[in-house]
Amino acid sequence: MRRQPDKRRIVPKRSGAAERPPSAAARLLRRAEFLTTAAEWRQLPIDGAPEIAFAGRSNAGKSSAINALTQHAGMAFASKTPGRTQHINFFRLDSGALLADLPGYGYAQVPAQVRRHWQHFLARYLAERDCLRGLVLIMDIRHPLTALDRQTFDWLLPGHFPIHVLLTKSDKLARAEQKAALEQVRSALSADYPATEVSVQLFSARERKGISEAQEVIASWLNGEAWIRDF
Ligand SMILES: Nc1nc2c(ncn2[C@@H]2O[C@H](COP(=O)(O)OP(=O)(O)OP(=O)(O)O)[C@@H](O)[C@H]2O)c(=O)[nH]1
Ligand SMILES: [Mg+2]
Repeated sequence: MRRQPDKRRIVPKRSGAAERPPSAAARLLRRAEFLTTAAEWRQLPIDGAPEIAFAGRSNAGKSSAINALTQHAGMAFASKTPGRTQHINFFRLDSGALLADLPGYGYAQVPAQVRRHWQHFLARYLAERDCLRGLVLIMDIRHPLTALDRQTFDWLLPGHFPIHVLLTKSDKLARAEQKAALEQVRSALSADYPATEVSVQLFSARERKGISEAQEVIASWLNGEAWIRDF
């Protein structure tokens, strides 16, 4: 009897992609789908499924990082217009876990009232969103640790959940400068926020660098938790 082809083995080929099978962490993130958008607290999905949030300065590269990590070009709408994303976009993984693309902070041309709204929202979200398992904080490697990045650390309750920093757009710097920036951010964070569980890595969505390292961290946060999809 002929075997039915196993659909799960059909993986789209990318030019230049290695022929290695995807890791368990990559498989966990690979089938993210857009779920919903929230502009206010009451529009957030029910607090329950494990959630990973992506935060950072406007234009830092949050959406591009989500696209790279989920291998889903265009899903998280990377834009050339900074500050365009003024709501939270939620994506759902096959396991039911959620990825939350938070609005970028610090974009000067967003009206002050809207900026204040999102600052309050982010502070509350980090303090009260019980299903948060970790925060991926995206920083442009050329401008790391801005005052607003630090404010995000200040809002965290120590020990509440871990933070993983992606120093993205690393393709914009020479190798030695990348290494120096990585060391500098690592030592500043461990000196200034000793009570927060924080890790830092180099990343480039453009050159697809650092993807599996970040996928492993997120997968470890989700720790095999599955969630009923249709709640
Ligand atoms: N060179 C380089 N450019 C990048 C990289 N990641 C993102 N970009 C560019 O940076 C710009 C902003 O990227 P987004 O992913 O839209 O950034 P964002 O943080 O989601 O922006 P907002 O949603 O507006 O806050 C776009 O023009 C991207 O093409 C990268 O790794 N390298
Ligand atoms: Mg965005």
